[in-house]
Formats: sequence, structure tokens, C-alpha cells
Amino acid sequence: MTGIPLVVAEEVAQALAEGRAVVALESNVVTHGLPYPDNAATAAKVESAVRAGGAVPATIGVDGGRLLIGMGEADIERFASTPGIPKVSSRDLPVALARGGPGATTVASSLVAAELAGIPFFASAGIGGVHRGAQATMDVSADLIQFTRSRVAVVCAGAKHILDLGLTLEYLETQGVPLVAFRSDDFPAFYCASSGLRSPHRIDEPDVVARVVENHWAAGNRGAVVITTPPRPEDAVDSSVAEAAVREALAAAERDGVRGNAITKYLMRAVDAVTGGRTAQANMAVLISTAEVGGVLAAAHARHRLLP
Ligand code: PSU
Ligand code: MN
Repeated sequence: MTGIPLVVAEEVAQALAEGRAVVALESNVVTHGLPYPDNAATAAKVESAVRAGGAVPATIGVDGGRLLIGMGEADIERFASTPGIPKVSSRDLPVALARGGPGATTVASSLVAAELAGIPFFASAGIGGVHRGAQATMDVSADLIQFTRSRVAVVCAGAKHILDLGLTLEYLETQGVPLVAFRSDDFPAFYCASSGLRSPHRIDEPDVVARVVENHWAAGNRGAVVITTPPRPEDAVDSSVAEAAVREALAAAERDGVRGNAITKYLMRAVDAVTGGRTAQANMAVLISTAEVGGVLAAAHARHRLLP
């Protein structure tokens, strides 16, 4: 038993007790990823997409010294509309819980919560990764380190274009984190269909993905399996457009001296500004489409687990 109090939504608790599929979702993307009210509207669509895929959504957050496992509509609306709710990554989680205020969980801290609650699947659009220039700054997202610690399958559209995706793949390879591309050949770059980098494995059948996840854990590994799904063609942004915008955003970040945990949000907003909001639209679309695939794969995994 965990000593950390969990507030598990009724529907989530019921699904877990019956062995039905649940997909954990992060709340940092609500507070820091998108502006209000798009963030609240998108969070609702993301939850519906998980259901359409065949699983129960559980948006994760921190409040009142407790981990929320399945935030209600009112909680999500409050997180979406209240400025200044802190970004809580793995290192911040014990502090946020001790302080007692609200906190928005990143991919990393959401995985900690998901594992404590017994939820084996998580979905988000863009995971954190190795930042460009990390050779000098050592800025590597705690999301990657958490993948070596939490037994949760992570469904995503790859990592954000603002990162060094080649180094991100190297890190995952070194750490022995299985990486599987579901129904595509390449590692996607968030709202771009391809990063130009090939994924080590392509799998087209949800049942085989489910077996990969179980095999990794049955082999005694503590840690995540990362499964990518690219944006739908109609939602994808051309990589040359994204790359030009990212370069402009990086130059602005350098000029403004932005670093540490503020850089991800800063860069995303700068890219949105450069593209006139085109990337923000794509961001919302890819969050939704990834969540649906997360639901499909979690459902396949739940069926697989029920087999003798
Ligand atoms: N993907 C998005 N928007 C975001 C993030 C990811 O489209 O805001 C957030 C996630 O919460 C992710 C975090 O876990 O950025 C990574 O931040 P950092 O690079 O500081 O670890
Ligand atoms: Mn960082």
C-alpha cells in the first residue's frame, strides 16, 4: 500500500476492480500546454477520445496533499482557468503533496501516479526528451528518466519538434526502453508525421503491442514501454514549416534567457505565434487522436490480461 493518499474517481476505481481498461492522462498539458478555454475544451475531447477507443480516462493532478486519479469536470475547469497552477514533474511531486496546493502533473509525475493507482496505460501527445543543445545545458526531460522507473505503457505521438529527437532516441536505446511505432515506420515528431528517424520496431496489431508490454514486465523490468502513433494526415504540420518556426522560437528563448522547466512552455507558445496558431490547432488535434489510440491499445492490453 502506498502512503500517498489517492482520490480515485468512482468510475476509474470500478473499471480497475473489474480489470477493464483505463488510460491515465496528464494535467500539465491543460495548465501549461494550451491557453484557456481551448485547454478545457480539449481536455474534454481527449477524455471522450479515450472512451471512443474503449477505455476509461483518468486525468491525473495534485490537490490538497492528494493525488487525483480521474479529475472531475469541475476540477479540470478549475485547473484550466486558474493562472499560476505549478507544473509538477517527478522532482516536484513530494513538495507539491506536502504543501497541499493544486499542481499539474507532467508525463513523468503522471506515470508515478498511474503506477501507484494500478493503471498500466498512459497517453499524451508529446513526451519530453533531450533538448537541443543538451550537450552543453544537460537539459534532459525527467519524462525520459521516469520511463526507466515506472511500469506504465506510454502512448504518444513521439516527442516535440523543439527537442533533439535523435538524441532522445539514443537515450531511450541506452536505457533499454522498448520503443514501438504503431502502424507507422518512423518516430513521429508530435504534430509532424515523421521526425525523419526510423523507429526500431513497427507493429500493426494491438494484441501484439499488448504482448510486448506484458513481456517487458514479465521479464522483470521496471519501466515504461513507449508506443508511438503519428498525427492523422489531415492534422499534421509540414516538418519544414515546424522546423523554421522552432528555429525562430529557439532564438527568441536564447535572447530572453529562458531556461530550466519554463523552456518547454515558452518554446511551444513561440512556435504557435510564429505559425499564426496553426501549430496550436495541430497540438489539440494530436492530443485527441493519440488519446483514442491509447484507448484502443489499453483495451487490447486489458483483454490480453484477462486471458488465462
Ligand atoms: N507536450 C505538449 N505540451 C506540453 C508538454 C508536452 O504538447 O506542455 C509538457 C508535458 O507535461 C511534458 C513536459 O511532460 O512538457 C515536459 O517538460 P520538461 O521538458 O520540462 O520535462
Ligand atoms: Mn528540462
